[in-house]
Amino acid sequence: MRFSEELLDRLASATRVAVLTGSGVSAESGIATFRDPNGLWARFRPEELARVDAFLANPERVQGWYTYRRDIVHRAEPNPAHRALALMETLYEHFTLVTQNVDDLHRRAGSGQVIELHGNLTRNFCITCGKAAAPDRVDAAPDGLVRCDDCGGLVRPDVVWFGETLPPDAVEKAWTAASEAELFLSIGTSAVVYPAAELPLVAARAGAYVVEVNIEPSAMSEAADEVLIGPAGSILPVLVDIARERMEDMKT
Ligand code: BV8
Ligand code: ZN
Repeated sequence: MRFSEELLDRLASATRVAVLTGSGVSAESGIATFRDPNGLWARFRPEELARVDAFLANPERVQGWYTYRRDIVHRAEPNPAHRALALMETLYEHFTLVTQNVDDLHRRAGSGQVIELHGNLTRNFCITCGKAAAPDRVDAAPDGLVRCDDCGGLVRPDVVWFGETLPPDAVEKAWTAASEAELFLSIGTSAVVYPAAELPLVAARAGAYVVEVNIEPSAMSEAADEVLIGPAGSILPVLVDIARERMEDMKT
């Protein structure tokens, strides 16, 4: 795969790097993405499940869907893409990893600071009193309906559903990092979900060199300075190796 001189230079000399990941970065861990034909949404439409009204209308079905997804996530392992990003964090003075994923795999791969725009399905809480639900409780409900052991309220995953606002502190950190980045990587996202899909545009407008890594073009490819077509699990380790080599060369 050929990389531009601009990318090679920025990999070696950038001090501020920001990354946005989507479900494509977890595809090689065996976790289906959202919009590919056999993706998570293929059998269900997002509006049916990832919405507050869908949850209130049929809490058992939505809780069951997240139990199913947590089981997949618990059995999955971080892949070379996650591990390359954990390594990348150690190479730059200011490195910010922003993810739309709720699968906890960046943290499990060793990334120190992960900004979770859409929450994390391994965390759950009671919608009535807000009490966090113990992880082992949420997947072992006898009658299928998981209720808070304090007040009996319904338990939901700590993820951002459609129509819900993103966590303000995560948004603040992500938008700041994108607007200050010299190099911005958009990895494994179709860039159709807003406001997360805004981030590469924020970076481009602020003068970052924007690089997309995806197995096919996405809605943000136009805004990218460079589009690297291929699996994140193959491309990211190469980018990290190049960065380290060129940083070494610059020292000698
Ligand atoms: C909000 C958590 C409003 C839950 C998720 C403006 C314009 C249009 C619509 C809107 C807008 N503003 C708001 C909306 C509505 C909505 C929205 O964007 N809808 C879309 C569908 C049109 N947005 C919202 O509702 C957001 N909330 O804005 O609130 C508001 C404002 C003020 C006050 C009150 C309210 C909330 C959005 C968050 C929804 N939650 N997830 C859960 O997961 O259960 S979204 C879900 O989609 C996931 O988080 C996922 O990460 C995200 C994005 O999908 P991708 O990650 O990109 O996955 P996808 O399958 O699409 O693509 C995978 C990509 O990987 C592909 O490109 C593929 O080619 C690539 N790939 C595959 N394999 C690989 C690979 N790449 C590299 N390597 C590989 N091996
Ligand atoms: Zn409660």
